[in-house]
Amino acid sequence: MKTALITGITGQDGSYLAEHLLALGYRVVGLVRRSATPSLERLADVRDRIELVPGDLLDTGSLLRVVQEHQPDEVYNLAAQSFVHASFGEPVHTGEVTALGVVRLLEAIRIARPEARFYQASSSEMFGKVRQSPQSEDTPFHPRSPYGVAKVYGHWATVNYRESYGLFACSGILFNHESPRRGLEFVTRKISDGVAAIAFGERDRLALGNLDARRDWGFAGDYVRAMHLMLQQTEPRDYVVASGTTHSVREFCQYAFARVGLDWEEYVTVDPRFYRPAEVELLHGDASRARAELGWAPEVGFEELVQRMVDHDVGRRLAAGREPVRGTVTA
Ligand code: F7E
Repeated sequence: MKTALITGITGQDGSYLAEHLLALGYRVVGLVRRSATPSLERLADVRDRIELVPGDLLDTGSLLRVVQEHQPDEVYNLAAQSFVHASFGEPVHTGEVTALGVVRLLEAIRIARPEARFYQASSSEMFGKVRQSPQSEDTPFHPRSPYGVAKVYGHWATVNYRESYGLFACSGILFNHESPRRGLEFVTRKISDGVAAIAFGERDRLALGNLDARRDWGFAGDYVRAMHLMLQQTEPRDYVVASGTTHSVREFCQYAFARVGLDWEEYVTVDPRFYRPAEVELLHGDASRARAELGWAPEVGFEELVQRMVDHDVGRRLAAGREPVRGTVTA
């Protein structure tokens, strides 16, 4: 039985990856930061089948101890300060966790378990002000936020440990990936939950920022499969993981409101508070390498993704006994 160590296990990707690896017969160990109120909701279905151990990407000793004690075969580094907007307000903290945290973990592996295979969650935010479209593994980086800058550092640290010490270290350059488990601060979930809140009369407006931004949105459950496949290859390499389609925030709104029979233009307002000091206007990924070498392909398309997210947020309210007051939701 293989052992996988996952940082960021309480997040969207961590929970989907834990489920996927358990189904494949892995022993799953998750690193969790100490907190008075740990948020384990996403792990509800697997909590009794995984081991949670305390540790922090800010604390090298804790990482070394965990790697030494559990001797993982595979390590997935999914932990980060991952909200781009917040990284402008907390650039140093973002760098400590999202950039230097990668090196702390790589050092722990190099010292205590150099044969472990390592996955780094790199991001399409590294492409930022894109130099070419669509973006592939060969596209130069031009990050546009402290988060993007930190991810570039983590990406090159991963490449560097592979080249310097021969670690089996891979970096997955994942484009935006969403699900009903997405945090409410990210635009897709903010919209799906906002649509449901409006349909149930909890509010009348949804305030958003830049509606013209375009993203390559996929389903997180599809993307964690690619993470695992990268670590099963004979040679470590970096891979773009993307749907290959791009849509604007405005289009996401159109589809999401249409799901409950409402016209988005009657409810969405633009609030400059949600603008970013520098924006990534367009992301569009080319996952040809992942398709050819990993045999990976996404199963959930854009429209189905939007529907699943809206249905989830509507479903939560119906399950709580609330009554819809607008649109076509039927109890
Ligand atoms: O923004 C625009 C916003 O916060 C998407 C993270 O997982 O994916 C994610 O980063 C777009 C941006 O995600 C609002 O300006 C408009 O252009 O959902 P987001 P993100 O910044 O693309 C990458 C791949 C990661 O690696 C990150 O960790 O939507 N937008 N109005 C808005 N965004 C938010 N959050 N809220 C708004 O009201």
